[in-house]
Amino acid sequence: MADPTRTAYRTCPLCEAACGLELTVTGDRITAARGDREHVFSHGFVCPKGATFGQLTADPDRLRRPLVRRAGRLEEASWDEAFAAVEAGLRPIAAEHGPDAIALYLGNPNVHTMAGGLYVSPLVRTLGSRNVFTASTVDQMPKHVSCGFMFGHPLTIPVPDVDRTDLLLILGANPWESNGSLATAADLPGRLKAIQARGGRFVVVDPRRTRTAEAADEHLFIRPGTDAYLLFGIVHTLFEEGLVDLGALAGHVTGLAGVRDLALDFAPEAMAVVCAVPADRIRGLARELAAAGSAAVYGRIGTCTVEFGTLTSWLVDVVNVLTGNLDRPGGVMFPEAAHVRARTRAGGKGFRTGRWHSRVRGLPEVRGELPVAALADEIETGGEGQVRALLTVAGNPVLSTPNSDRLDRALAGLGFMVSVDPYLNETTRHADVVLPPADVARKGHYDFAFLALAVRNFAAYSPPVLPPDPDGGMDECDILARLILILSGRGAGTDPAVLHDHLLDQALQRAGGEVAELREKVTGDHPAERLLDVALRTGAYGLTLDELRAHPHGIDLGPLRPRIPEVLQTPSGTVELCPAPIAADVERLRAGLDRRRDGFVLIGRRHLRSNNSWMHNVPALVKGRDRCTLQIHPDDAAKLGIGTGGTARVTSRVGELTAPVEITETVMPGVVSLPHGWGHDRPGTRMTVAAANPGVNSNVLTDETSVDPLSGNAVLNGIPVEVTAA
Ligand SMILES: Nc1nc2c(c(=O)[nH]1)N[C@H]1C(S)=C(S)[C@@H](COP(=O)(O)OP(=O)(O)OC[C@H]3O[C@@H](n4cnc5c(=O)[nH]c(N)nc54)[C@H](O)[C@@H]3O)O[C@H]1N2
Ligand SMILES: Nc1nc2c(c(=O)[nH]1)N[C@H]1C(S)=C(S)[C@@H](COP(=O)(O)OP(=O)(O)OC[C@H]3O[C@@H](n4cnc5c(=O)[nH]c(N)nc54)[C@H](O)[C@@H]3O)O[C@H]1N2
Ligand code: SF4
Ligand SMILES: [Mo]
Repeated sequence: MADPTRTAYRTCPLCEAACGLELTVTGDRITAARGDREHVFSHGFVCPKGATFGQLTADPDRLRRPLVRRAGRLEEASWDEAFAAVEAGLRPIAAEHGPDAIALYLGNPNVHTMAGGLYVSPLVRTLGSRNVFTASTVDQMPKHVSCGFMFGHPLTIPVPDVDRTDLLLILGANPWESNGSLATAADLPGRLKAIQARGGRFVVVDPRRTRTAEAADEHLFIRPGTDAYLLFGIVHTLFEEGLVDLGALAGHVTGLAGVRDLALDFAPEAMAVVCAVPADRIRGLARELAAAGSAAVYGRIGTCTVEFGTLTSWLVDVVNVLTGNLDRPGGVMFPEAAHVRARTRAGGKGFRTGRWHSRVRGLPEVRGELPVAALADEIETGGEGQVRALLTVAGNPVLSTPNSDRLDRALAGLGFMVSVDPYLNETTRHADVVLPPADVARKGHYDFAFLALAVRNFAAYSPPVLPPDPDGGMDECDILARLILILSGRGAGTDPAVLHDHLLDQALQRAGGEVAELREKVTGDHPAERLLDVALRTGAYGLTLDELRAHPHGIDLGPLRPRIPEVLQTPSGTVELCPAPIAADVERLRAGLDRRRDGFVLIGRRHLRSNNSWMHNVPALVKGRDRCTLQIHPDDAAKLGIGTGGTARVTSRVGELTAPVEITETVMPGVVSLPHGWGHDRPGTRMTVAAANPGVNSNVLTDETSVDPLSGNAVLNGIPVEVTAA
């Protein structure tokens, strides 16, 4: 008899770091997960979340069969019954009210599944609704917009070359807890320590002294929401002190004079008053970035989910350009992923937004979607174009999006709702049909999103670790294929193979060249594998699925290489440093200079053992002390008369909550911090562990009317609040 215990290798899908896991599989169960020491990118690194891979996949609360609402109650049903119910619910709404009456919300795990990478675009196209919303507008949309305008494509995002840089300036990111974002770098803390070990430095700008800040060479407190002022102060200094040096970029940059003129009003001495970073340090940072052999500025959540998100994201790369650090080793560089075609020529159509606007608030479309902060408006406001049905895929907007109590009520009033999700949680409890995908161990994995953001080029494919389980959820590509077939009018009973074949045909056609010849070569046991194989074969390195399968620890494709000018898709074929829509928004920033900044502001935070809203059901991750606390500075606590072990009431324009207080001088005076993704105390969910340790939902305080105008991104940091002892 064969040994029932075996080892399998698989990329961890739980965050952006893309670590290789070594899994011990006993029979049909994953009994251990550790770091894969031979992995070309992660070299054995694993975090506490990755280590619970087995428990997560075996969670007894995970849904294994669809749920259908009958007489008001969600009950288990067969897959055929569930898809028939979807068709019966959605088709009349589309027929009577048109495609915009059905909204779609796509959550974060879509960037961590192959179904998300391959089947979501066809789903969006088939739905044909203007009401598409995603977690991008509570996350990184400002970066897409700034890069779209500067480099011509919203996915052309430069990442810090952390393995070679001499100086890294980090704004609003905490990789010690998050493991990095928009910069795929397994063991980012280790890579940051390596900068110091080779004589370089890293500096952290954050309203909290985070673990990343503790490890840094320097930490600067900043008043939440004011990084654009700090960065403009740096830009001002670079021009004023003659430190601008484009290096090899000279000849590939336009708009330099425009930026210089805009920066005139933003002298460091005035900026210091607003952002609380001393003027001599603003000037010092400018000089140090200009003088370093190589340097990189990197910003994340704290620079995106703020009032001036797009301006801040733009200024990050303006500084990288002005110091000659864009596209050079040790600066910020453009990764080249194996599934993306090589580019040979600079120039393209460029980037635009606002092809349509949200019906109620008139917010512009960006990348084919509308701000999720506008979703409740679109559901609640009657009239032509009202959203009457919602499809969610891998999202929990009731905890993740601003003024979530309002959204919670709005979802309860929908005509029909479908959720593709393995959990019955705060959002999916509103659904009429819940379609649970098979667990991740039964899915193949390739990181379409994150290999294009990796700090070193590499490729890895993981085949499913466990075989399909007929009683363990449906393959997610099949679920999305069947939804697409329903929406396209082919009927709930249509074999998903029809759609899989259609997508393969399309991919082969797009590949160009001899279609029949390519079709002959394509391999793969699963539709997603075949689509990946086509992408790899036509991709920048001409790899194949078989080659990736033969390398379970990944294939290293080398350090990042300079890619300017070919990577640029702006109409001019240059880096457009001063895009008109962004320049126009500087007026808003200037107007903010005179604003009074007193009173408390709320910011968020992440914890290593937590993952947005959905991993609080894994016992190993939630044990120990309560992490959903309101952090407050000792001086503020004393003023308010709040002692250790006390609770505080926090009130914003839209909501109120009470939370246990954690008094700590790691947070700036005037700032309070509460993590997001908690608040698991609503009725009708099935997440036993999470419900036993619910925490409070910080997004009852964030304001859905407050968005960054260019990107539509919600403002989730720097929320004005009142704090009192409870
Ligand atoms: N205040 C505040 N709010 C925030 C943030 C913040 O910093 N502060 N951060 C924001 C950010 S960056 C993000 S990305 C969003 C996240 O916002 P969302 O994506 O809406 O929320 P998640 O908590 O990631 O929920 C993921 C959902 O996907 C389901 N899921 C997990 N795996 C799979 C799978 O393989 N397939 C399917 N179909 N479903 C799956 C889970 O059960 C869960 O319901 O939250 C945002 N909200
Ligand atoms: N353990 C864990 N890992 C995760 C996640 C998770 O929930 N848990 N979520 C994943 C997701 S979806 C994402 S998008 C990434 C996010 O990755 P990161 O951006 O690295 O994550 P955060 O920990 O939210 O870090 C944001 C930091 O910005 C600071 N900040 C808040 N406001 C401001 C401001 O105005 N200016 C400045 N300079 N700083 C500010 C906060 O104090 C915080 O330390 O993490 C991913 N990884
Ligand atoms: S850092 Fe991210 S990818 Fe790596 S093991 Fe942890 S959760 Fe998984
Ligand atoms: Mo995110």
